[in-house]
Amino acid sequence: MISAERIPNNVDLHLNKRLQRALEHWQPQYIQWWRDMGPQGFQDYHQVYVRTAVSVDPEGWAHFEYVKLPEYRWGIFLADPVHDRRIGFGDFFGQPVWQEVPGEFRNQLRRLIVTQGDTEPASVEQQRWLGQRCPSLYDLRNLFQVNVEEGRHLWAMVYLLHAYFGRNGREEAEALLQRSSGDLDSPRILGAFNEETPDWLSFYMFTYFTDRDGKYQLGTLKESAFDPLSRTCEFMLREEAHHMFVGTTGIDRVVTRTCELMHEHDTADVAPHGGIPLDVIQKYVNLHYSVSLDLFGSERSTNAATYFTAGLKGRWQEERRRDDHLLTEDAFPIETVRDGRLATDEVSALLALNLDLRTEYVKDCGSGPTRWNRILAKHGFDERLSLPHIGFNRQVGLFAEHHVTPAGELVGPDAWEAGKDRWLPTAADRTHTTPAHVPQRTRWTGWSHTAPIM
Ligand code: BYC
Repeated sequence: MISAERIPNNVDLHLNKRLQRALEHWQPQYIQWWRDMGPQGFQDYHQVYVRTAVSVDPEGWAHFEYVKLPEYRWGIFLADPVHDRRIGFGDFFGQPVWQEVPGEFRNQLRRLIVTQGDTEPASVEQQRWLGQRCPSLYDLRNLFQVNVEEGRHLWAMVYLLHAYFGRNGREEAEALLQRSSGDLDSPRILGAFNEETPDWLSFYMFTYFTDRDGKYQLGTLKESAFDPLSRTCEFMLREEAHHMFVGTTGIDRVVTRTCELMHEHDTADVAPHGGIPLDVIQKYVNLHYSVSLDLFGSERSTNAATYFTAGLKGRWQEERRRDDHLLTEDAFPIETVRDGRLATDEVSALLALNLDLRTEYVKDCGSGPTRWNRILAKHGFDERLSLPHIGFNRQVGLFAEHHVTPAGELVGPDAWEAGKDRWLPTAADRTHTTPAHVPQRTRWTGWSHTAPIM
């Protein structure tokens, strides 16, 4: 029997027998998945000190305890309701928000929730070997904190699927545990979540760049007219900040060490001295930024327009936007490739909503290089880290068919092939960052546009 002690919650789980039964059925599958796919080598023999949310108030949220990881208490929390909350955009602007799912938007809402939910276990799977070669106990604890919170975010989406989507929702909740990051037959839905996170620099980059996509996507789902989704995302966002902190400060430490070694040995080639050369760090930035940009979908998207018009997914900080929140008349500039050159077009603002969100994200991503460059400057070096052009190494959207260098030059396939190893991490680069005993898996090569999720 599920108790509030076992699954801390503020959704009165004990009052809803049907929901309880559904979760009781799902929970053992989740624990099995966690044992199989969660942190390897840290399941039963260690007491881990982690934050466990037991309520949404500041005290309950920052509650810490020692647990064996599979016994972590994954709770279900929705932020407190906002009195008389109204829909802030789209066709239903100004109407009261929904406490149930309107029949006509059931499929689209389910799709959004499943896509969000799919990323959470994926990241745990991607990071499952990192504990075995962590740089410090501090890093190990951060890793597990991130992992259990991603697990809780999965619980958050599974709660919505079970509570509001009936049998289809239950089936989707099971499928969330069946797909697997990088699996050739049943990959995770979004590309970046099938990439490997084989080393700690990748982990810091992932938490800096990919978790930041999480912040922005959750920020738009928080605007949703479907109030339970909005309240869930609001609470999830609180946990996201620490994940990005882990990334930002992790890269700070790597850059600092590289600078120290460059001074000590008077060379940029710090690899023989146990450091990661700056050009390799730059390649990691290039890779993780570009795969994270793909997570925003196409710059021109009818899906995004439909989500907005229907009130399912808003814009970042919708209430601060000084327009009509309908966008039927507005236009948005869009960078594209025309006649073999980079060019700027204009599209309807409704179609450009993924781009609108990505633009906010790109602005935010800039803060990392700024602070890492400060470290370089403080150590007296002229080299600088930077974000590559948005068209670089893209698999989704308007640049997917083209080759663009980090500097933003459109090039042909030959120049791309010739330059690729200077721009993206190579197997040789990874020998500096990944110990030899890391298990290798067959590489995932496809994009999951056709993933049978709906
Ligand atoms: N990979 O109109 P389009 C997080 C598909 S991260 C593969 O361009 P749309 C976290 C798309 O599904 C946040 N397929 O894009 C971070 C569509 O398929 P159909 C995750 C892709 O639909 C770290 C087709 O291409 N949350 O929380 O407007 C650790 C055309 O779609 C990709 C969300 O993403 C891709 N990258 O937008 C842990 C929020 N991109 O219709 C967690 C929910 C697109 O042809 N998701 N496709 O079958 C969404 O809002 C939207 O699904 C997307 C895509 C923004 C992802």
